[in-house]
Amino acid sequence: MRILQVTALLVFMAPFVCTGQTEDADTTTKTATPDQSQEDIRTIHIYGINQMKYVVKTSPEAGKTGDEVKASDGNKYLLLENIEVSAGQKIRIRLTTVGELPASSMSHNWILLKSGVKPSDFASSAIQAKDRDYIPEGQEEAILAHTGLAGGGETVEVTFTAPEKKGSYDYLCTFPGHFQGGMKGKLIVN
Ligand SMILES: [Cu+2]
Repeated sequence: MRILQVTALLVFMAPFVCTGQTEDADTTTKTATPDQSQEDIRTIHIYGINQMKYVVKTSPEAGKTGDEVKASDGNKYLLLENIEVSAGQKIRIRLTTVGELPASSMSHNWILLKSGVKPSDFASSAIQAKDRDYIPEGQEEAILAHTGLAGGGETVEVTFTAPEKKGSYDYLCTFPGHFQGGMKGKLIVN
């Protein structure tokens, strides 16, 4: 929803931003420029489905996908097993929840943990944190990056810099039961 709002705002503001420009064709290009630089960040659009899995529409340029799975919207997706990034690379994870269930019964987030943090322990402590969008209190130190919660049809995102230290870092969804259901993966830093 937030993305839609921002896009709508940009479209709305475009005529005002253009004021003072002399040539129409030129202004079109100019208003597109800020958007363009935003999109230079490598963006990985993942989807959360009712089967409690992270999936993608097409294989990311670097990462591993598995079996095909049909989501509640009738579309086929690929199970996302891991995401590969370069050390120090700026990346954006955009997460859309597919489905029509109420947000209180089916929402997803994406939380990247520091190395050494056990995802099963983290998921267990998150169950108590309903009021905090399932981000466990006092565990900010364990998190490298995280999105908010996205209910059905909503999109959330987070932009962050990949760790400089090569290795694999766990990510998970902390909505109750989802980690246990398989909503997890590894961010591989090369
Ligand atoms: Cu989830």
